[in-house]
Amino acid sequence: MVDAAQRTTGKLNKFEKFKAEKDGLAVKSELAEFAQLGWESVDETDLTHRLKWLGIFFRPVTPGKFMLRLRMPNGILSGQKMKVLAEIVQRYGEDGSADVTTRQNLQLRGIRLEDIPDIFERFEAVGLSSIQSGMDNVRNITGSPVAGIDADELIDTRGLVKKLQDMITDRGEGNPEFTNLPRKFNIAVEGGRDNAVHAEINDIAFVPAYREGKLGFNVLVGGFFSARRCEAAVPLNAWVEPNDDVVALSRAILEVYRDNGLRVNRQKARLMWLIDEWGMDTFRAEVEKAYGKPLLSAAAEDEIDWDKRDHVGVYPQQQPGLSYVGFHVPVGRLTAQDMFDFARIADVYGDGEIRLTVEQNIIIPYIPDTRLDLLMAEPLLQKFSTSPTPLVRSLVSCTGAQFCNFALVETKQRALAIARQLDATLHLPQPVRIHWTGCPNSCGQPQVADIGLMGTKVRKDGKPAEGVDIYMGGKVGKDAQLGTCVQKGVPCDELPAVLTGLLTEHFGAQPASQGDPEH
Ligand code: SRM
Ligand code: SF4
Repeated sequence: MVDAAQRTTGKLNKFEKFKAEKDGLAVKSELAEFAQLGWESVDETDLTHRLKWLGIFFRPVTPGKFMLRLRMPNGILSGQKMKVLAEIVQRYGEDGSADVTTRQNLQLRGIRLEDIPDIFERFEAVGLSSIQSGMDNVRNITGSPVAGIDADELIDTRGLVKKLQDMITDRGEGNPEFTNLPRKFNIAVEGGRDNAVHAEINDIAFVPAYREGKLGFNVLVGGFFSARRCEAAVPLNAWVEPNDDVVALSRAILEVYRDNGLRVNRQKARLMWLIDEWGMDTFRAEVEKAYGKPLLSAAAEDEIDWDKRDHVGVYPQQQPGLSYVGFHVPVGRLTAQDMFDFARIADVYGDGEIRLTVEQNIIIPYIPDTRLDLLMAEPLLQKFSTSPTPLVRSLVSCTGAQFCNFALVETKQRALAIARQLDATLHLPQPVRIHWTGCPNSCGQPQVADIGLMGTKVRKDGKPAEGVDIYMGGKVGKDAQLGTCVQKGVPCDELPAVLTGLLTEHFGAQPASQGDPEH
């Protein structure tokens, strides 16, 4: 076991020290004062760190224009909520925009600190929350984006994910029990057959499995990416029923992690490091103690037996006569007008609901089949296609240098430009998933991609230049596995040629001919 004294003595890292001095959530009661003072007068640690407990991110790249990260349990929001978010972003003109994130969530841009009290009032009025969405907290909890509408789903995860979020955030009020974890923490609850959530890269993942004829979840733990180390989640050897046991077991794991996780070296603080240090048997025994009843052993196999779907396009729902439509959102970026448009489409054609995917796309469900033709003729589809070209279709990109100070390269615009260029010059037999990430933190998940591109600095012709390390071999859906680095330091301006080579050699790409229907 880890020496408890090591965690509580003077060797704590600087984050642990400032958390011990003042909990992140404490800034909640100071927001009105901060708004009045202006961001320049806010204490540095409050400004750059503690505000993240409320989802408010100071951006050194654009000082004074904050990012606001929400929580979207299971990636679901109403058109009404989307409209409120659009109104908030709209008032910032050119500076205002939103991104769909790789955790099925939304982040708003251009936000001014003086507006936060008013924004939070608007949030409260419609049931939105940004609480505990950054720093050493449990991040947005993901679930299948077609939960409750997928004809082949096993478990509808919507209620469970909401209950989990309510427990972790005390129904959005902020829950001091879980605001001082050793590090960030990711939870996913998969109810479908295709592992839409990337279960393998979460600190806790629930995946559907039959045990003695009963449907429930096998539990995986410890998956994570960091600059230092990336690991796929491993079995806890536990199975739970799809009810409050999911919440109780998550609570037990969080308590064990909170009270025992390593807090000296921040690079070794994620859950997997504790599991390594203790060994799985000890970890499981400690979790069982916190759970308060015997853990059932895992089912022999899980039910993840499909290739992963991307949900782009039109698909029949489990409800007869209704379809869901998946719109491709290029690299997840939305303007205020786009957000109003999606809210309108959801209201006019669907039942007002909007869903987000970890591929940074949007689904509008509950479209009567009789209304599909009208919907498909909407001008919105010119920007947000339901049948994009193969490389653009599967493109994912993290924020990158435009707003993120960790970034070593610009990502989103470059990713899109290169994908469009290659789609115009190559014919691909099937989509190839290319993920861009601006630095080794891996927010864009290059390790789950067919081709992952991780920003790095290179030298070209004796001068510093932007480049990437290339990852390959990521496999998603059933038998998911992480890709690894296959080539280092490729200058970005050489990427079209290098990617053309990889796509030709490994993915059957051929030069596009004029008669090709895609061109
Ligand atoms: Fe991330 C830090 C953006 C998903 C691993 N991530 C950051 C920060 C907050 C850094 C910062 O303060 O600038 C980035 C904010 C930039 C900005 O202005 O947008 C940032 N991460 C993102 C998002 C927005 C990428 C995107 O474009 O979609 C994703 C937001 C998810 C959400 O809604 O909550 C995002 N980040 C991820 C993921 C993917 C996932 O969860 O599936 C990972 C890898 C998985 C994991 O965490 O195990 C990820 N982000 C990191 C890390 C490395 C964590 C570590 O243990 O070392 C950092 C740096 C850190 O925490 O110290 C980081
Ligand atoms: Fe920023 Fe790096 Fe995360 Fe991209 S991967 S959002 S550059 S921290």
